[in-house]
Amino acid sequence: MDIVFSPAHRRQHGQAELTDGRLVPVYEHPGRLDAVLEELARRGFPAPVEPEDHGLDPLVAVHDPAYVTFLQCAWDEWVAAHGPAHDALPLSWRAPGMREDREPTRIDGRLGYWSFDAGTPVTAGTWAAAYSAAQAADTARRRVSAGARAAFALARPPGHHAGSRFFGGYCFLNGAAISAQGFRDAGVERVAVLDVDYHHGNGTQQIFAGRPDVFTVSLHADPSFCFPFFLGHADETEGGTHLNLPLPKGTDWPRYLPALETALARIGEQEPGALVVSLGVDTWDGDPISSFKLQTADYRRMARRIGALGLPTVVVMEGGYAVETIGANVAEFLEGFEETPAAT
Ligand code: FKS
Ligand code: ZN
Repeated sequence: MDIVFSPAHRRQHGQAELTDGRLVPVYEHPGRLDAVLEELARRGFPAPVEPEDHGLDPLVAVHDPAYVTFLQCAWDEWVAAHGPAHDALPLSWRAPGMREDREPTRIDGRLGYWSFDAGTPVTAGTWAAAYSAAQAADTARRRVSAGARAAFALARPPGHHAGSRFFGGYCFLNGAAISAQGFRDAGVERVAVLDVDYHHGNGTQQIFAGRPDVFTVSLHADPSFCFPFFLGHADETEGGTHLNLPLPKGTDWPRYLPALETALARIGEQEPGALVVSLGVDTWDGDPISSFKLQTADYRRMARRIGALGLPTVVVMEGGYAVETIGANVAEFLEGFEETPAAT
C-alpha cells in the first residue's frame, strides 16, 4: 500500500486545549504520527512518499474559499492582536437568534465565527500542517485514481470534524472529503466514505449532506454523551445519503462488528466505484479520551471486512491518542486490508 506522509505535520503543535475546565497539553500532537511512521518502518512497510502539491483547488472543492482564506490569515491576525506567545483559541460563538451574516473584523470574533469548539488551537504552523495533510489525502486519492488498489494518507492534523465552513475537534481541512470529491471529479460516479473514528464525522456528514453521489457512513460513540454532541444521531439520514451508527460507552468488538456489517452492507448496496476510510484508532481499549474496548488485533479484523468490499480505497488518518499503541493499531489495519484482493 502506498503511504503518503509529509514532515510538515510537525508544524501543528498546539500548547494546550480546554478539557474538563482546564487547559491541558494537547492530545493531538506530532508524536502520534511519528509513532505510526516508526512502527510501519519496523514492520517493513515501504518508505512513504511526500505529497504532491496541487494548490488550493482540491481544498476549495469541499471548503468555502472564504474559510480557506481565513485559515491562511488567522495566525497573522492573532499575532497582530495578541503577539505570538500563546496559541489562538476561540471563546465565543453565535447561538440561535444571533447574526450569521456578519463576519466580525477582530480575530477573536473571527475565530468563533469559523469554528465550533475551544479544543482546536491555531498555531504558527497550523496552515502549513493542515495544507500538507490535505495534499496528502489528495495525493493518496490520485495514486488510487492512477490504478493503485489502495493508498494511506498518514497525515495530521486530522480532518473529519472540519466542515465546509468551520474548524473544530482538532480538524481544519477535511482530507477524507477532499479524497471523496477528488474521486468524483476524476469521474467516479458514486463514492462511499466510511468513518470508523471513535468520534462522529460531523464535518464529512455536513459537506456531503443530501449528495446522492457521495454516501457517507459513521460508526461512533453516541453524541448524546460524546463529542461532537450536536450531530451524529441515528435519525440523521440526509435524504438517504447518510448513515449514522451511534454506539454505547464501552463498545467492544462483539458489539462493534454488527454495526460494521450494517455499514458495509449499506455501502455495498450503493455500488460505489471507490471508498474513503476515515481511520481513527481512538476506539482502542486504552485510548485516553475514549471509551470503546477494541483490541489491537480487532483492527486487522475490521480491515479484512472493509477490504472485502474489493473497492479502490483511500485510507485517511484521523484520531488515536494512545501513542504507545497507535502504531500497532494502524499497522494491523493496513496489514489486514492488504490481505484482501481487489474486485475484478
Ligand atoms: C477530551 C475532549 C475531547 C475533542 C475530541 C476531538 C476528537 C478528534 C478526532 C479526530 F479524528 F478528529 F482527530 N474533545 N477530554 O479524534 O475525532
Ligand atoms: Zn476521534
